[in-house]
Amino acid sequence: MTRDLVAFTRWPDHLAARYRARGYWQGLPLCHGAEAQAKARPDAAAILCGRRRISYAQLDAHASALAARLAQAGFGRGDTALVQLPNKAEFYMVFQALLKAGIVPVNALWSHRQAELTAYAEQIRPRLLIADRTHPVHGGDRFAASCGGLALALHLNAADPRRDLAHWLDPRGAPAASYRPTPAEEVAFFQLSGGSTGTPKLIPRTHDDYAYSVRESVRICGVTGDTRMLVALPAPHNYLMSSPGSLGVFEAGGTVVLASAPDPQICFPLIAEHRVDMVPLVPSAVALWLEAAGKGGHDLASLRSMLVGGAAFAEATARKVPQVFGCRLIQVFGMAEGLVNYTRPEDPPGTVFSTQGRPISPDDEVRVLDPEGRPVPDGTPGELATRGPYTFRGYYRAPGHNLRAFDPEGFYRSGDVVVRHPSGHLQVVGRVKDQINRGGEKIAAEEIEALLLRHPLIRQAALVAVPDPVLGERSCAVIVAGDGLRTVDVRRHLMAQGIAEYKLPDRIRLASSLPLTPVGKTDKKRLREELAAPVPAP
Ligand code: J2J
Repeated sequence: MTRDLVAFTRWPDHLAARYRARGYWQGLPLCHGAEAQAKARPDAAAILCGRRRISYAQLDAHASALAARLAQAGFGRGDTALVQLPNKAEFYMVFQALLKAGIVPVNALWSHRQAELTAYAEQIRPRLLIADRTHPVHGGDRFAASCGGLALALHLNAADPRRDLAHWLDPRGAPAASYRPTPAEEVAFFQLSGGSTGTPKLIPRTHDDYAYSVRESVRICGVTGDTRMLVALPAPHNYLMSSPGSLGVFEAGGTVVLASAPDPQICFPLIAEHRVDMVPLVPSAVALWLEAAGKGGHDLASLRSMLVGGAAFAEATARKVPQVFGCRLIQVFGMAEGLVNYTRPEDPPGTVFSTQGRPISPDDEVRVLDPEGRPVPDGTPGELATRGPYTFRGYYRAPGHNLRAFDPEGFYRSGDVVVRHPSGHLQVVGRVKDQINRGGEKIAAEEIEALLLRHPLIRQAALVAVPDPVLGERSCAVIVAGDGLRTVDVRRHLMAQGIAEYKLPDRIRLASSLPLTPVGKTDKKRLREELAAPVPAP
């Protein structure tokens, strides 16, 4: 058993005491919201997924059945699970079940492949794998066999009935085994970091801290028992889980309407059919929605709030949201590491359109710092550093990286460049971390560069962002290589290592050298400028 799960970096006692005294941390497990609804309004719809309507009673019955079977099979506190499921009701049933049984999951994104899954598995050493046979990595058992210490693999669409997730979720014939969640101050699950390092990092999130961010998000965004939220972005992403996300909907007793992708052709009919009133989107999806809505022919009248976050959102586009969709815009600037900011209903329209909101909690401590780590005055750009009641205190098993990611007072250096207004509202104006934000999907440059350098002909590699009208940014790999390397070889090489498709470079440039800074590091700023410059006419 992975006993060191309890040994994650915690908040110092005096802060933990304050967060409890102020009622932020309530000592309740994350599965509590949906469980309470199963008692209070058992027949209300929790999830609409394709033709299926899953009530709160059913959600809880499925989750309890899986928790009991896992407990009977010897799983419980101290165990970890690697989960990779698509945007289907089973994702929520499984998450609730694992929380109930005190099994700590990593919920991988559907787009993740061998490389990401292996990195997660190496860090948490799962005893349990829950995946879908239709996913390219899980069609066979090679990946499961590569996870040392795995005791059980369950699958959606399984051929073997004993390993069939649907069977394990079936309330009929479930054993009367007992199980319980991990204590609320301990890790409930690991969230995924967008990352800026060579290996994808994991973020320990406790029941207490996560539940607080969810509860407050519900209040700020006005989620109620009548809310019907469309989840069209990846369900395990922190945004869709907690800002206010599915957990927010379950907390309030509303309904999650699932979609497989944020495309208007998929989402608009669902909005009309299910009278969806709230939708969280990334800016690149908003652009597609605006275009499609402009063509008319869709009934989007039920929409009341659109949340937009995850990547830079142009003010001109923000202004179109209420005009075109007739709904309220809520800007959200969040991170899987913790801090989440929202614009508020009482904010003047100019603030809603031009800022990314202000922090959830009065105890979110925000510092805006110059490159030497000194605070800058409001109105001046600087790096955002933060600590608070739901901002983590350290990546899992990454002591060296944590030394750089946190300052001595425990403030997390976000790598985002922001401007703070006197009202506390933040505007995201840039980034100092080595990351590409491709329509909200984060790519750690170092991770891809390390994979590129595994190719025998590649001597140097740099992955940088280039501006893109649709996604905001795309990636470009600039490569210095020996004779004979073609760009198709580079793509093949990366694909052979099994990385998520969104991480494949959109452009590949072969170069004879890379520009260097005075200290001899790759000068990415210069590379970005060169790549963004219009190609001179011949
Ligand atoms: C500019 N950049 C933004 C915004 C996030 C809610 C919403 C989003 C995320 C998320 C999340 C931005 N404008 N409005 O977890 O709970 C960039 C920043 C940030 C990084 C975090 C949530 N909103 N960003 O996007 O962990 O660079 O979380 O540090 O994926 O996205 O990425 P991630």
